Amino acid sequence: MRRHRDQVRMSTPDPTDVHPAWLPDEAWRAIGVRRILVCGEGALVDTVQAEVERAADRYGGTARRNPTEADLPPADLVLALTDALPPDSSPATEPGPPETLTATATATATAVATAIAQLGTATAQLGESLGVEGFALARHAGVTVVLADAPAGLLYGLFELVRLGEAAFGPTHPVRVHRPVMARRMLDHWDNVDVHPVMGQVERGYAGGSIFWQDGRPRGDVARVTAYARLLAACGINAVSVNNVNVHAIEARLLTERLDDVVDLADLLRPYAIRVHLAVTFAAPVVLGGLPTADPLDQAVRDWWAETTARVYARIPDFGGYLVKADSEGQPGPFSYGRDHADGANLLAEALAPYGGVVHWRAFVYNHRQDWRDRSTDRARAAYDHFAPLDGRFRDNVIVQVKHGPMDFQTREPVSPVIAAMPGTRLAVEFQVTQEYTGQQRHVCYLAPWWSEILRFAPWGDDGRTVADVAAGGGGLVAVSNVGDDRFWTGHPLAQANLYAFGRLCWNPRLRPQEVLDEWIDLTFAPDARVDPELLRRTLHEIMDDSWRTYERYTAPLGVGFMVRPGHHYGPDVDGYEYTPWGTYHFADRDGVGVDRTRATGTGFTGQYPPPWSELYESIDTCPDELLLFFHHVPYGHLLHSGSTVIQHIYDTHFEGVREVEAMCRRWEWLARLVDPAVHARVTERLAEQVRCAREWCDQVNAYFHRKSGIPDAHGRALH
Ligand code: GCV
Repeated sequence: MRRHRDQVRMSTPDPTDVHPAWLPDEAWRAIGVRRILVCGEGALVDTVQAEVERAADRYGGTARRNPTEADLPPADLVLALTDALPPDSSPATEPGPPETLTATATATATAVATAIAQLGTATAQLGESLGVEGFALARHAGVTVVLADAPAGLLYGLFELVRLGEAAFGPTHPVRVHRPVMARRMLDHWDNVDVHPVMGQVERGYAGGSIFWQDGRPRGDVARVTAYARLLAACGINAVSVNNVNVHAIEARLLTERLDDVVDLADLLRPYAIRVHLAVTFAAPVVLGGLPTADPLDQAVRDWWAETTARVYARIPDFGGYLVKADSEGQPGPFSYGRDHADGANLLAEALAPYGGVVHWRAFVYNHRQDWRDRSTDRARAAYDHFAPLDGRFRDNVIVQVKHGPMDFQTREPVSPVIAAMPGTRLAVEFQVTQEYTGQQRHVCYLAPWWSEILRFAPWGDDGRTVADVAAGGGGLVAVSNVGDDRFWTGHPLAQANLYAFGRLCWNPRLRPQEVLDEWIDLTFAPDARVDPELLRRTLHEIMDDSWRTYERYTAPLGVGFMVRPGHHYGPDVDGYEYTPWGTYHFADRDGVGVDRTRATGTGFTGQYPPPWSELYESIDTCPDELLLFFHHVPYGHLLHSGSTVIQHIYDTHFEGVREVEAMCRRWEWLARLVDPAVHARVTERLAEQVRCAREWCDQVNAYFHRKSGIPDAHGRALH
C-alpha cells in the first residue's frame, strides 16, 4: 500500500488489543500441529500459505509450498489447486497412486490421487465443477486433502478446516464438495468518512467508531482492517461496501479525488478474496463533475459516469461496483428529472458493464413526509409500487437490493412482496446485522433464527421456491455490518455471532441457526472452555437460541413494529412515531390496535402478495398471530389462534420477556469462570442494561394498553 501505509503503520494499535472473535490462535491448533503442503500459485494461495505457516510456527507443524514430484514429502494435510498437481494425477476413474508418483510411494501421493479420482466422480455426478469459490475435502490414508479449482476455493477450504478442527483429521471419508449457495455475499458499512452531526461516524453503529474512517480521513488501522478481512473470509463474505448509503459531501468524493482511500482499502481486503464496493450519490455528475444535471438520459451525464468509472477500474481492477440509495430519505435520484429507477440504475450499470461491475440499487424508496392523518397511504406498499412495474427493464448488471421486509428491519415483519414480484430482475435480499431495532448491541438478540425463517419462506406457497432461492438466482444476500472500533468488534461480544451467522447463511442458507451457533461457540470460546465446555455451550444456547423471540416478547407486539424512541430508535415510546410523517403507525385507540392492510377495508397491501399469502394475510382467521397487527386492526378482545386475547397476549408476553432476560442474567453468571474475564464483564454490563430496558418496555407497553383499553390483566399483575 502506497500513500498511507507508512504513516499508518506507526499509528496502528497493538493488534492484541482487538478481540480475535472466531479466529483465536487456538482455533488453528489442529492445523498448526500438522505437516502441511500447499500447492498452487497466486495471491490467494499466498494467503493460504501465510496462514498455515503462522499456525505451524505456533504449534510446531511444518508448511511447505509446491514440492516437486520427485520430492513429495510426507504430509498430513494437502491444500492444492487442481491445476497445480502433476498432470498424471488429474481426475482418473479409479483411485490409486498415479505412475509419476509411485516412486515416492507415500501416503501423501495416494491420498491426493484418491481425492482427485473421487472428485472427478463427484463432480461428474453433480454435473458441475467446483467453481471459483468451491472446494472438495477428503481424508484418505491418514492425509486430509483440500482441492480447489481456483485460489478463492482454497482459502474457503482452509477456513472449513479451521471450523472442523481435529474432526478434519479423524477417520477416512470420501470427497465432500462445498460450494456457496449465494455467489454474492456482501456487507454494507453505513460508515461516514466524516463525523455526521446527527448520525456520527457510523450511522446506526453500536460498536464505536468506524474501522475504516476517522474524522474525515482514512483511519489507517491496517492491522484491524486485515483482521476484519480475515474474519469475513472465515465466515464466507466476499464483498464489502465501505461507506454509508447516505452519501454526504466528503463521502461523495471517494469516487474521484479521494479514490486513493478506496484503493488502500481494496488492497487490504483483496488478500482475503473480498471485493470493494462504493456507495455513490446519484447527483455525482453535478456535485463532483460540475455538470448542470444528473439526468440519466443526458449524454454528458452518461459520459461522465463512463469516464469516472474507467478511472476507478484503472486503479482497482477488481472493483465490485456501486451501491445507490436514490430518491429515499432525502438522497437525490432519477425522480428529480422525471425518470424512473430503471433509468437511474441502468445509467450506472452501463458505465460498470465493460469491467464486469454491478450496481446494487436499493428498493428502499418511500415517502418519508407523509401526512399521518391520511390513512390510505401505506409505507409498506412503497417498494412494490415503485419497483414491480419496472420488472424486466433493468440491465443484467443491476441488482435491485430489497430489504427483507416491507417496512424497515423490524423485529417482526412479513417478507417483502417485492421478492416475489420481479422474476425478470436480479434481486438481492438485505438484512440488518447492526441491531438498530433489535436492541442496539446492548441486548442479546441472536438474529439467525429470524433470518433463517425469512430465507426459508416460500413466497409462492408450496411450489418449493424460497426467498433463499430467489437471492441465490439473483444478487445474493447483503447485510448492514455491525462492527466498529470497539475492542470486541461489535460492542456486545455475543453480537459477533450475528456477523458470523450472516456469512454462514449466505454460504448455505439451509444451515440451522443452532448449528451455526455451535460453530461460533466452538471457535470463539474454545480456549476458555477447558473447565467445562459442555456447560459453556449449553448455557450459551440457553441464552442465545431464543433471544430474538424474547426481544420480540417485550417490545412491539404481534408484528405492529416501531414503538421505539424517535431518532435513535432505542427503548420504548409507544406513540413516538404515531403522529409523525414517517409512515410507521399502530393506530391504537380505546377499542383496538393494528394496521388494516387488507384489500377489503384497508390499504390493499395484502394484494401485493401472490397466493396463497394474498388470501392468508387478508383473512383475520388465517393470518398468523405473530403478524396479526401488521395486517389487521382488531379489538383488544380478539381471540388469537394461541387461545389468548390480543390484550392478554400483550400483558403475558411482556411479563414473560422480562422474566426471560432475568434468567439470561443468572445463566451468564454461571459462566464467570469459563470465559475471558473481559468478555464476561462486558456481557454482564450489557445484560444489566437489557434487564432495565426490558422492564421499561414491559411497563410502558402494558400501561399504555391498559390505559387505552381499560381491560385489567387476567392474572391481576400491576399495570401502572
Ligand atoms: C442509512 C433506516 C435507518 C436509516 C438508514 C435507512 C436505510 O431508515 O434508520 O439510518 O439510512 O434505514 O436503510 O437507508
